[in-house]
Amino acid sequence: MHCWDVSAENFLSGNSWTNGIIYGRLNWSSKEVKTYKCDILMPLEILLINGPNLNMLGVRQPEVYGRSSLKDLRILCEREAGLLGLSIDFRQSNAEGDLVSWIQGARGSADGIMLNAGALTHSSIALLDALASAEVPAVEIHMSNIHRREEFREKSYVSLCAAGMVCGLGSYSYVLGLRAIHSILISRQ
Ligand code: CA2
Repeated sequence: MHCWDVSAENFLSGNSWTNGIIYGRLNWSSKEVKTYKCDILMPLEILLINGPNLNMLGVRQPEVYGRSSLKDLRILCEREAGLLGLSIDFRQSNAEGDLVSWIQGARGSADGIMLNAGALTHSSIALLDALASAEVPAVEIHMSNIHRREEFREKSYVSLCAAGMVCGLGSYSYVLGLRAIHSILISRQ
């Protein structure tokens, strides 16, 4: 579908849009108000999932996971997503079933997934199966460097279905993860 050249400024300063149609002036010097058909301008949607115990961030083990709380992390991610033009749906659950259902729901509703599955990373074939059927790219995130810790953390089932993984950089792992998923999605368009 053809898209008229409606600038972001014009878009934000008074024109309305719905269902692929923009009503408004092509530019502000024009007196004429027309209806323009346009490809819908929607931000890329990222489902950002945090798994078990990540609600405890900033509360315990700051030497491993830093002092930021989950709320701090959310604010940081929302700020970075805004800069990248991404919309994020930031979630956390301690229940494996929630994570599986959210990943299943991403198909058709999200453009990409960012996943810190917590300890389920190292054990959950259910999460791996859900990711395998999601048909959207996923980036795996860890606050800690899972390769510098106990041997059982070396194995990641999530990695088998992830486009890539960022670990060991604390909150900054999430920032880099957002940049990575953005770059993956932009290069696909
Ligand atoms: O480094 C990561 O992000 C992990 O995914 C965190 C998981 C761990 O099991 C993975 O091996 C690596 C654990 C999340 C627990 O988070 C807590 C935070 C503060 C206090 C207690 C737990």
